[in-house]
This record gives sequence, C-alpha cells and structure tokens, in this order.
Amino acid sequence: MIPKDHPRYQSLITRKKLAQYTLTGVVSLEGLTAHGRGEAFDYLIGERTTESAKLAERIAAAMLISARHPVISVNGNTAALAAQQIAALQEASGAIVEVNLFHRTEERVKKIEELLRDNGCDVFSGVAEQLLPLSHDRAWCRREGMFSADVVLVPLEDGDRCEALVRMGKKVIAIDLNPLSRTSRSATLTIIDELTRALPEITAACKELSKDECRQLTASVDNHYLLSEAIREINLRLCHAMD
Ligand code: PTJ
Repeated sequence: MIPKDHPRYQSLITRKKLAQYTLTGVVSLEGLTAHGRGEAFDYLIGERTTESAKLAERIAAAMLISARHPVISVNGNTAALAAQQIAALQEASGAIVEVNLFHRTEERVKKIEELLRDNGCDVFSGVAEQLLPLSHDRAWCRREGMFSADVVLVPLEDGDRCEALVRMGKKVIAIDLNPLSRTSRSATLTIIDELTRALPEITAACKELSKDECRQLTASVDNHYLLSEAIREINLRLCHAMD
C-alpha cells in the first residue's frame, strides 16, 4: 500500500502500475529499465512540461491534423501508461493506432491491442508483414497502417526504427525524455516531455488549432532548436540546484 501523502506518490503509483503490467506481459522486463532512464531525465527536467516542450506539442498536433495518413505507434510501456490518453488523441487527430513492438510476440501484440480497445482505441490490426528496413522485430507492421503513413508518432522509441522511418521519407514525431538519445536527434520533431503529460497537451492543441496556425507551425519545425532549448533548460535547473 502506497500512502497518498508520500512525497513521491505519483511516481510510486506509476512504477507499481508498470510492474503489474509486466506480470501480465503487456510491458517487457526491459520496459522497466527504459522507464527508469526516463524517470532520471524527468528529474533533470524538473518533472514539468517546459516551454520548449509546449511548443513541440503544438507543432506535433499541427503535424498530426495536417497529415494525409497519420499513425500513432504504440508499444508496451505506452499502452500501460496511457491507453486512455491515446484514445483521446486518436479521436482528436483522426490518427490510426497501431501496435509495434521491439520485444515482439504475437501474444504480446494481442494483449496490448486488447488493452487499447478496452480503453476506447480503434486499433488497426490484421496481418503484419516485415516491411520496415530493420533486422529486428520492429520491422513488422501493416501495409495500410504504418508502412503507408506520412506522419508517425512514436512514444518511447528506439533509435533504429526512428531513423528507418525518416529514411523512408516519413515525418516522425518522438516523445522522449532524453534529449541526447538517437531517437531524439533523428526524429523530425522531438517532444522532450513525459508521455502522460505530453499526450493531453497534444490532444488539446489538436482541438484548438486553426488552419492558419497549423500552416505556420508545420512550416517552423526546427528539431535542433527544440533539443538545444531542452538541454539549456536542464542546465539552468542544474545551476539553480546548487544555489
Ligand atoms: O514494448 P516494447 O517491446 O516495444 O519495448 C519498449 C521499450 C521502451 C522497452 C523499447 O522501446 C526500448 O528499449 O526503448 P529505449 O531504447 O530504452 O528508449 C526509451 C526512451 O524513452 C528512453 O530514452 C527514455 O528516456 C524514454 N522514456 C522512458 N519513459 C518515458 C520516456 N519518455 C517519455 N515518457 C516516459 N514515460
């Protein structure tokens, strides 16, 4: 039992949730270590949505609602942490929701799809093929889903697939707390924010952006600037920690 007045209540609840989803096979054991790395970077960021992340979230919304064929790629951690938020973003953006896993088994794919459906997602499933130019199981996707997408949102991604999707000519939006990761650096746009803070912001922006704002935001994507700002914000915080 985690007492509500514990100063790290939210963080402990999230860990517990992920541990439980590991027992049911939704989250991989490796997903727990990925979460730990995320927590460490979130600490450095100050566990808040920074100004540069807010801007990135608005640009992400503009990219999704302006896309011809947007896809939200979901892995085990994302489904466990944010299934309902994914459903809300799907409704606001009109994007396809497709499961794509690094530690892939048919059983895990089905479990994650079921969890997403139980939380209101319209999941794009069906026959997957090895369509992405990768030597691991993230290559498996659906021809009419991710393979045909022009914009793909990839929360908690590994760098390989992000690079492969960009090489295929797709615009890739990453959500990753680590501004130094290969994913962050190779994506078209990276949101340096925690997944469950980022998704509602993107959803809200999808609902409020005008066509003109979308045009301006999609014309102004500068990932290098956004990453530099995230690193600057971490530096500032580290300097103030010594005051
Ligand atoms: O479910 P599977 O089999 O597809 O596996 C998923 C994991 C997450 C295990 C896999 O994609 C993986 O190994 O990812 P990486 O390479 O560890 O990268 C995950 C990145 O996400 C790291 O840079 C973390 O800092 C970041 N991260 C972790 N938790 C969060 C996060 N970013 C935003 N929000 C989080 N909650």
